[in-house]
Amino acid sequence: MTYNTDNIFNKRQDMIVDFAFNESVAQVFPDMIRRSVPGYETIISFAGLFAQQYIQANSNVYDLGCSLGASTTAILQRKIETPFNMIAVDNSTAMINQCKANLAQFKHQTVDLVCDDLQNINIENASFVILNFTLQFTPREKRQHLLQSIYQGLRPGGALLLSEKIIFPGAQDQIFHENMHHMFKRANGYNDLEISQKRQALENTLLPETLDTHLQRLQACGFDYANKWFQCFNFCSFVAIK
Ligand code: GEK
Repeated sequence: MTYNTDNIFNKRQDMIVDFAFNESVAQVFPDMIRRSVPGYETIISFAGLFAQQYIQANSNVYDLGCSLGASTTAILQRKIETPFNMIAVDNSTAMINQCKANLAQFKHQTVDLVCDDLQNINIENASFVILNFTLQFTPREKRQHLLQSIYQGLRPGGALLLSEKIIFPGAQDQIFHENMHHMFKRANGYNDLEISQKRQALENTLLPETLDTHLQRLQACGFDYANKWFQCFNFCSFVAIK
């Protein structure tokens, strides 16, 4: 499948509506996320490595907010010999339809594709769970409960990979990382109008938190180990082990 270049925000819009993962976004998504999220490709390839380390025999592996299946693809490309069930979830029909087509290339492993809100998913018998830039789109007050249910559904020794855009408690840090993120997008061909219209569209939908809030929440869930393993400007990835 070839995807189009993201130019969704390059025309001035009279009224900016909240960002939605619709058909037009799904058609440009790989280009959009690669040009917008510093470190995205590194995190995706490392998801395969985490999978190899943490997947346990006859367990479930969840990719929550799978979009077009990038993390699932990274896992399946590893050809892990331990038998496991792969479950990929997204509440966008456009994403799930395209994800299904993308994953059809894998003949050695089927994937249960679920089009639903991840809050409705019963996590059970899990050894590896991925929330790659998904938790940030759920209401803040629901996050503790969600992560707690992931913790409950994980086997001992199982892992959660959580990646998020973060904010900083200090103004200087916030300004530095925001500026560098802006430069990253400029360097990837987005102009100032596109950057500011996208920022406005995401204002009410992508709700970032600080690094400490994430780590404290993971600790409160009961994880044995929780730490940041990757950061590129204001984008971070955590691992938590039960
Ligand atoms: C990747 N993980 O390529 N329930 C299910 N899905 C949701 C929900 C929800 N409540 N809220 C948002 N989504 C992917 C990238 S993108 C990140 C994840 C980004 C879905 C939404 O439809 C979208 O596909 C995904 O989460 C977020 O590694 O665009 O910044």
